[in-house]
Amino acid sequence: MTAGNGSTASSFDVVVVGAGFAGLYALHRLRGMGLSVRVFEDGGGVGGTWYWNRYPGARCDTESLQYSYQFSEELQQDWHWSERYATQPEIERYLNHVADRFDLRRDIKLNTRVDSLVFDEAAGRWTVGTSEGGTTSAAFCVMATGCLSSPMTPKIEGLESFAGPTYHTARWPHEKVDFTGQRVGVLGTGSSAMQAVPLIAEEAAHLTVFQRTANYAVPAWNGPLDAGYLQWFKANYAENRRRAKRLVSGFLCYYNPQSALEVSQEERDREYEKRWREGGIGYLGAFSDITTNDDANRTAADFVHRKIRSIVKDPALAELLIPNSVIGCKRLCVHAGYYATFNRDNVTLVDMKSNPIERITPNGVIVAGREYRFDSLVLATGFDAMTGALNKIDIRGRGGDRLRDKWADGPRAHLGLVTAGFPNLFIVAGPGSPSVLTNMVPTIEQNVDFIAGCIAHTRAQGFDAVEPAVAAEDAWVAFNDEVAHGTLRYGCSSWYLGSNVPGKKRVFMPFVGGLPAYIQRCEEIVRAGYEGFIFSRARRGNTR
Ligand code: N01
Repeated sequence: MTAGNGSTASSFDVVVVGAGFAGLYALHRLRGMGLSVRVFEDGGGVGGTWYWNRYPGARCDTESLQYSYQFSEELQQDWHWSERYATQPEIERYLNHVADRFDLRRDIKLNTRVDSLVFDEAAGRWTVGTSEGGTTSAAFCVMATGCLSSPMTPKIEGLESFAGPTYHTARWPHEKVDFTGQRVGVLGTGSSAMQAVPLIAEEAAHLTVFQRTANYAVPAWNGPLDAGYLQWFKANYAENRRRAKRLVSGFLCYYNPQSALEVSQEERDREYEKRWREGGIGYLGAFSDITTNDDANRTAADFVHRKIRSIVKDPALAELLIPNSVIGCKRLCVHAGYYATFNRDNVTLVDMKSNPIERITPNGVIVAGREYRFDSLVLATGFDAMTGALNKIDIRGRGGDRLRDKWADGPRAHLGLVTAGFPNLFIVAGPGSPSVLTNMVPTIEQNVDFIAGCIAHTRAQGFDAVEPAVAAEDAWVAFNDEVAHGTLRYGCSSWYLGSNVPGKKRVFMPFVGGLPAYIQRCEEIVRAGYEGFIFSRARRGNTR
């Protein structure tokens, strides 16, 4: 049996791990170069994040017209997004459409988890071990494993003893979960919980939300896409995409160059009010120094505090829902009726700031000596972000060294794409890339295009292997750390820092310098003949 370029079915030019936005585009792009490619996907369908996260209310908070591929003008013209922010089912349909339209399925193996990746130095190839039991050989591996794909289930005494069903938002069942008439507990108040809570509250007899840290959210004001706007956007798609790439976040938004501190309070509030009414995470673009200056940040935070007080009728409850941290330090949430949900008679907030959960019993949760009883428990407790999915795989590079050991003191990857000692292993949206701080889809496309170019260059020069020089990697990691320390990002506990995972080294993982600076650095490196990359021939050990 042969695949692609006449290679045997268990030997490929490239193995791609994951079939979400990144894996699907990597397959399309690399196959288009004439390479034989095999994608392994743990899930039973394509979609990645949008396959697994099916909880009530799940939708993207980047606008649908921009949270989509741009590699095919025909695709972006043909596909019809129905709402400003697309729901999980709509994005999953879109990704299935992409898989069919570009005939991707024939090279994707679903329900197959990659457990190990071992680099064979003599052969200059990776041996890929999967849950199927067999091994596959590949010259290159592309890790399209996702930034937020390894769910965190907290270790709480008694969790296993809970008698009713327990659901994690990131592993939601495919069939509808009907909470009608039930008492439901939700643990966590991040983006997932904020989307799920209003809908669960409408269905359940009673909902109890367990909050350890209050979180900031701005409204989405979601709705059907305006026909005129849609027409204009599609008529100018290419130009809109170009403009977006020149912005730090990679999506269209007006970034006000003014400092929040150089205008009067009235002017500031007018700007915040305008952003609040527009909805979405563009709120943080209201002034240039919101994420870098404490005093400026406080003005943006205070405005949201006032909004929460105006929405939540019980003043004591409002105070519990008001975060006391830096806004934008944790990921800013976008909600649809989250705060107003707490005005309902069937919703209770349990504040755990000073009283963590004591234990979980067969009937519910005990906090501060009181048992809260319910029929179903929802864990909206987040992810081991950015490194979790990679570290679950036993990845061994040169000399049998393990990636998880190399990264024990924080991830180290040049541009977030490649890591020294692990030749021919590429990571899409890896730690050190802008990824989660930007519109993920264009960033993924840029990463995949870089990887495709690097593979093409390696082969064209007659080399078998490519990896970054340690000095280049160290410089990039140090640069990212320096940029991150110039922001307010270290001012809270967040998954960006890994501080939600017990024992994880506290390092700011995504590249905080913005998409244009990142693209510019990548382009400079390519122009300089892949400066900072080492190319070698496997058997002859010839390097340059
Ligand atoms: O996870 P989170 P998420 N005891 O880590 C709490 C993306 N996303 O799934 O803050 C008690 O934000 C934890 O409390 P604390 C988006 O990038 C996007 O909600 O650590 N509580 C927190 O409240 C987002 O940022 C979209 O004190 C515990 C919550 O669980 C990212 O995914 C939608 C606990 C986890 O919040 C993750 O969001 C959804 C414990 N032992 C997600 N352990 C959109 O596009 C954890 N918590 C809209």
